[in-house]
Amino acid sequence: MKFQVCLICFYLAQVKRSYRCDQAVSAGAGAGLLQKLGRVLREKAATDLERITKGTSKTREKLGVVDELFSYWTLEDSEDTLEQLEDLLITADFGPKTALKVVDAIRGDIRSGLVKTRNDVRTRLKQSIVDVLKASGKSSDLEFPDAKPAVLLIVGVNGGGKTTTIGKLAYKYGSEGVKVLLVAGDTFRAAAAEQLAGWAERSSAQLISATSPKQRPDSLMYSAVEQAMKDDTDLVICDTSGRLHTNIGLMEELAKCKRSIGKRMPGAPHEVLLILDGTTGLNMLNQAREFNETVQLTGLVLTKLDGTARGGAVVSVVDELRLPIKFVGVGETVEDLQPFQAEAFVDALFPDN
Ligand SMILES: Nc1nc2c(ncn2[C@@H]2O[C@H](COP(=O)(O)OP(=O)(O)OP(=O)(O)O)[C@@H](O)[C@H]2O)c(=O)[nH]1
Ligand SMILES: [Mg+2]
Repeated sequence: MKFQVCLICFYLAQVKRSYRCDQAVSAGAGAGLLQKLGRVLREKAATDLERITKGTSKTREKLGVVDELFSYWTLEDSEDTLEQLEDLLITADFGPKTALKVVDAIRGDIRSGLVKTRNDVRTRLKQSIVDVLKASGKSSDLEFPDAKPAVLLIVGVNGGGKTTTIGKLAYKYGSEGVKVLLVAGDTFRAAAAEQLAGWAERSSAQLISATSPKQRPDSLMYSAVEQAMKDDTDLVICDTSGRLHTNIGLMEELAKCKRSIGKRMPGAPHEVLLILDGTTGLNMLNQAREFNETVQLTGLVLTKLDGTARGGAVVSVVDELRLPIKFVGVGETVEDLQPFQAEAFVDALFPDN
């Protein structure tokens, strides 16, 4: 419910913005338009929530037995239940360290008398996961410094949704009046620049691509930042080729891209976002460790939450690396990107019946 309210507020803010811009709409016609848009947006918010709920079904299936486990809950046998809960969390991709931490928080509250009933333990479990998801203490918004342009570097393994997420970000910020330049830094895959050009067109962003097949991505990114500094661009978003986190040569190339951006503009890139495919299990923890080691991530984007995602693993990533999840992808169109809401995510994993 809270999530729906947040989404409605988010979309209403967009409606207000477009309403202010549209001077041609008369007051009477505007009120009608707002009513109609309000209804459309409420319907969209409900659909987005449904998609997250549907998308986390794989984890929820595994966690379904948690309620069954709690139905036998007694304070006297709580230690047995907690041990079984720990096992269930591990099978739902939470990873042993995170599962232990979540269960330990409940154990502590049982000892201090704060958790007594079945309902208490369920509520405490959800809160304990929300606490982990928020533990980085960092904002889930993109943190744009005063620097102009702000530069984002988008990284991740093959097919995770990097280019699609870039298209969605360009659309989101472009429709807020931000001047965006997309950098076709995936110079490896033949069709990658074309794919990004499609997103640039859909989001009315500028695009810069390699001038020759020999141009390296680090040199392209250097030129892109230079161009952006000259032509008053607000936001530069650099795409990169998908790469296996275990490929040392390709990971070094990524570090080079980052250094090259910083050479042209000290302090940049201002955000380095790792795109994680929500349908990957605990392997995403290994990916996140390696990318973080190489390019010092500032945040995560969890994609494909409209598919059959496995939500448990991302809790481990956040727990170990203390990185905030900034956005979630819930589809393939420009509008299918949402700010991450920890409570809504945990509600989707443990729905109240
Ligand atoms: N359902 C769904 N599909 C998504 C989402 N994000 C991306 N995709 C799809 O995932 C596939 C891969 O997306 P890309 O954006 O090309 O992924 P990439 O990381 O850029 O891939 P490479 O450049 O090959 O490494 C495409 O078919 C996208 O439409 C999402 O949030 N939901
Ligand atoms: Mg791509």
